[in-house]
Amino acid sequence: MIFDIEIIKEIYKEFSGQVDIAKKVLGRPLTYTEKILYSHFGFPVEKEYKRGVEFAEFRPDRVAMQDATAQMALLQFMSANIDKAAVPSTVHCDHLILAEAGATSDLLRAIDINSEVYEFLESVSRKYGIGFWKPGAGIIHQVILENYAFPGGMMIGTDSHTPNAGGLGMIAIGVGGADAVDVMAGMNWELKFPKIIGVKLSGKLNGWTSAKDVILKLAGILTVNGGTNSIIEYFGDGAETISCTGKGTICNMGAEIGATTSIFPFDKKMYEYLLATERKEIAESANKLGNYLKPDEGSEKYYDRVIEINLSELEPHINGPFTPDLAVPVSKFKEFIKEKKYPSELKVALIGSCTNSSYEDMERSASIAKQAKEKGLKAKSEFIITPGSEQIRATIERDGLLDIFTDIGGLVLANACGPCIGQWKRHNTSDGEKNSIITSYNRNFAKRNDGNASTHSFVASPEIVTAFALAGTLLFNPLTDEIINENGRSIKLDVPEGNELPGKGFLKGESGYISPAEDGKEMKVIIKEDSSRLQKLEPFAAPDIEKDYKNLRLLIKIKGKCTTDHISMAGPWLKYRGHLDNISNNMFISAINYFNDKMNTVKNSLTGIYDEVPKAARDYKSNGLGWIVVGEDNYGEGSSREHAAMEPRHLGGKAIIVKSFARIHETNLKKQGILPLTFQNPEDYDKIREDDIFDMDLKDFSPGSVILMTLKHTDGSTDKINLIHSLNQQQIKWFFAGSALNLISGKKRK
Ligand code: MIC
Ligand code: SF4
Repeated sequence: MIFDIEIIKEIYKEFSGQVDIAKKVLGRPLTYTEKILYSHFGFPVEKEYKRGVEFAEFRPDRVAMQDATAQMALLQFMSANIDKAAVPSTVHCDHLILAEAGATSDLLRAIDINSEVYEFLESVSRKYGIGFWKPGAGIIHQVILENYAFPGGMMIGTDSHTPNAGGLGMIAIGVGGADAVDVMAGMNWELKFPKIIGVKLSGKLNGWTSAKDVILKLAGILTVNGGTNSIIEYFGDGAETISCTGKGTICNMGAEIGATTSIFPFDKKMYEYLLATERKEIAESANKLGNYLKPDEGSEKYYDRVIEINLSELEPHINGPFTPDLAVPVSKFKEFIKEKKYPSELKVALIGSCTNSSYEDMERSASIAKQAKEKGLKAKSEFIITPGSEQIRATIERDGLLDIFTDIGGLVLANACGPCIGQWKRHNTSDGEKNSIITSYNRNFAKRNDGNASTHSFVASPEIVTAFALAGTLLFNPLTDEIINENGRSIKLDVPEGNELPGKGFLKGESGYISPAEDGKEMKVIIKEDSSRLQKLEPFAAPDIEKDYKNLRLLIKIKGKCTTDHISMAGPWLKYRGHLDNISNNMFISAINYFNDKMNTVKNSLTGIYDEVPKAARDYKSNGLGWIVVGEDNYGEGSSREHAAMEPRHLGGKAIIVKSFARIHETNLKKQGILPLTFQNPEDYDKIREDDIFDMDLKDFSPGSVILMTLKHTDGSTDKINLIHSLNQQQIKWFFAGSALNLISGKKRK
C-alpha cells in the first residue's frame, strides 16, 4: 500500500503547471528549492519574494509529529475546535523509550510506563484522522523516509530533524506544535522566504568517507548558525553518486547548522529507493516530471552563496565535543584530543538513530565488525546499536548483520531515539565523571545523551564509530593505525563496504501502524484523570501592555550557549511533555547564570536569596511580576520543542532578549505570546545587571518598530537601550490575542 497515493497524484498533476507559472512570474531559471516553494504557495504567485526578508504563506502537503512534541501539538489542536486534520498527518512513538537492557525488555517497560501517553496519542490520532505509529515501529524520520516522503512535496514536522526527507527530494521543515496546528486546521503556514545556499558536490565518496562526512565538514564551514533562514540545496555531479539514505543523513543534520531545511534534486538514487520501498507509482510519476524536479540550467547564479565540496578528496571527520560544528578531520583527531586534554579512553560507541541507520550504514558498519570477529577482536568500548525503524531492524536481522554486531559485544536497542535524547540508563560512569563517548547521531550538546555535563560526546559516521568501538580509545586513526587483538596480534582494518539497498529487498517486520477512524466525531480522547503527565491547556491571557511590561525582573542572564536543551531539558523530563505545569519545573535548569557561572542558581530579587530558576519564576508570578530572560547568540538552537517557549510563558515571562535567535524557537516564542527581542547593539548585553528592574515601551509596537527598554539600576542610575523585533502584522495579532492559538480558537481572553 502506498499511503495517500491519490493526494500525491493530484499534487503531481498540478506540479508542472505551478512551476511554469512561477518561472514566468520570476522570469528566470529556478532553483529546485524555488520550484517546490512557489508551487506550494497559499495564494497565486504574483511576484518574486525577497529572500530572508519577506514572509510568505505556504500550503504544506503533510504533517509529521513525534510523541514528545505531538502531545502538546495535539492538546493545542483539541482547543482549536476542528473536526479533522485537513492534511495527511502522522504521529510516531519514538522518543519515550528508555534504553537500558536491550530492545525487547526496554520496549515492554516503555509501553507500561508510558501507557497513558500512548493511549492519549492513539485516541486523539484516531479521532482526528491522524495515522498512528506505535512504539517500536521506528524513529519518525526513518518511517517518513520509508513511507511518506516524495520528491517535489512539502511537509512540516514537529521535530527539528524533519529535513531528513530532503534526501528524497522533499522540502521538509521542522516547526513547533502550534505551526502544525495551523496546517492541520487547513490554514496557510507562514515562513520567512528563505535564502538558498547552494552546495556543489563533485567527485565520489570513497574508502572510509561517507555521506555523514559531507555534513560534518559543512558544519565546520557554516557553524551552528550559518544556515539560519536558509535552505541548503545540494547540486552537481557528486550529488548523484550519493545514496538516497545518505542524502537523508546529510539533510537530517542540516538542522545542526540552523538551516530551515536541506534538499537534493530528484535523481536515479531516489528512484531506486522508491522502488525498494514499494512505491513504484511515485517513482514513475516523479520520473515523468523530469527536469521539474531538478534545478533549471543556469539557476546556479541565483543561489545566495555557493560552497564547493569535492567528495573524492573529503576526509572522514569527527565533530565535537559539546557542539556539532567543531569539525576535526580524522588525521588530526589524535593531536586534537591530546592538545585539549580530553579524556582519551572511549567509554561507549553508539551507532544508528534517525540520522544514520540506513541499510547502507548498517552494512558498512557490520563489515568492520565482521573483520573484527574474523581477526579475534571484540569491542573494547561498550557498543550500542539503534536501528531507525522496524523495517531496518527486521532486514538487518534477516541478513545476519545484527548477529555480527552482537558477536563483537554489541547491544541492540529498540527502534527509537534512546540515548540520542537522554533516554539512556548508563551503567559505566557516575554523574560528574569526565568521560568520552562517540555516536553516529547528530547532536552532542552537554548533558544531552546521559545527563552528565562532563560527558564529552563526539559525532562521526557509523563506520568510524564502529572502528573506534574496537580501538577503545580516541587516540586512534582507523585509516592508518592498528589495534591489538585478543592474542596480542596487531590488526589493521580494511575499508568498510556495503550495499545501498538490501539485495533481498526490505523486510517489513512487525507492522506498527494504526489507521485513523473513518469518522472520529463521536470518538473520545482518553486523558487519565489527575494525570501528572497530561494536562488540558488553558488559553494564555491577552497582554495588558500598559501594566504587564513595567517593573519587570531579570530571571536569568544566560552566559554562552543556550540551546533548547538548556531551556527545557529532555531525558528524564520527557515524561512531562504533555503537562505544562509539571514540565515547567525544568525551565532553564541547565543554563549558566552569567553572574555566578552556576546552573539553576539565580538571585530572587524579591528575597535577595539565590534560588532555583523555576522557583524564582513562580515566586515573581505569584507576586504579579513579569520577568525577562537575557541571552547571547543563536539562542534556542536545537530542538523544535515548543515547551521551551510555553514554559516561560506559563511562568510569567514577558520577553526573551538576546543577541540572536535560532529560527524555530523564535517562531515558537511568537506563537505562544512571548516577545522575542534582539539587542540593536549587541554590547548592551553587558549593561544588564543582576538586580535591574525593566520598563518596556510597547505603545508604538508595529512591524519594524524599535522598542525602548529602560534599565533601572539599584544605585538609582538608569540606562536606555533599543530592542528590535521581527514580528509582522499577523504575528503582532498573535501577541495581542495572547497566543496564535487564541486567534484560531476565538477564545480571546482579557
Ligand atoms: C531532538 O533531537 O532534539 C529532538 C528530541 O528530536 C527534538 C524534539 C523534541 O525535543 O521533542 C527536535 O529535534 O526537535
Ligand atoms: Fe530522535 Fe535523536 Fe533523531 Fe531527535 S535526533 S528524532 S532524538 S533520534
